[in-house]
Amino acid sequence: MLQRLCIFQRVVQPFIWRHQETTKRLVPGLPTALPDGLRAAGHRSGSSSPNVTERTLIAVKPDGVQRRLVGQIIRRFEQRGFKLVGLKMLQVSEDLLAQHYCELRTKPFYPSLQQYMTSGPVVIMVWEGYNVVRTSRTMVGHTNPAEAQAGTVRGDFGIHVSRNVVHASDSLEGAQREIKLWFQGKDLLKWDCCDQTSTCEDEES
Ligand code: IDP
Ligand code: MG
Repeated sequence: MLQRLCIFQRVVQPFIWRHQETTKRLVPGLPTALPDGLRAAGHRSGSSSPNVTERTLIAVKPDGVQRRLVGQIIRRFEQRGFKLVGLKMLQVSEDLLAQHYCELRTKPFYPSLQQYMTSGPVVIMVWEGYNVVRTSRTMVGHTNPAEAQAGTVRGDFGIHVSRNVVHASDSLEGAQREIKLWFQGKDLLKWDCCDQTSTCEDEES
């Protein structure tokens, strides 16, 4: 089952995206999607309204929890203007990790990644806001902290690819898949942030 899901993600999904890209280019007025599928869902509707309800999955990995970085990482997302809609702490099972990283299971580093990711508690969060998938990848920085810019989480708190402190979904589709994997719908809260119109243009204006 896992294998089939991975085959779908590697072989079929890129084809679907390419097909969607081609279709968009043929239809005047439709915005061009970014090649990595990072564009917010709201932009796909043809509306100019920003999709302020886009969501992404962010995790503080075991090294980040051990080093007491949870507060600093949450602070960066709050400070940026995103809204926390789900949060939990748990120790990940090998099975859940295999589903989360299904594309990486054949990589030579997977056994050590599994050992690291299941070694202690992680803090899993869902953050919501305009363009949150793409912006959070920028905030988190390059996979390898040695190449990550200063000012990013990995650039400020990491030195080696095997201990890179945080996870952030890498595309809108990935975020949707990961959020479903880690959270039940009832555990994600819909709530109004009092400063919403100060962080993003009102949808109706
Ligand atoms: P990402 O976390 O930036 O999206 P991915 O390529 O999806 O990067 O890899 C997932 C995780 O696997 C990384 O965050 C890192 O923990 C681990 N990883 C990736 N490449 C290596 C490697 O070459 N050696 C050890 N661990 C790696
Ligand atoms: Mg990734």
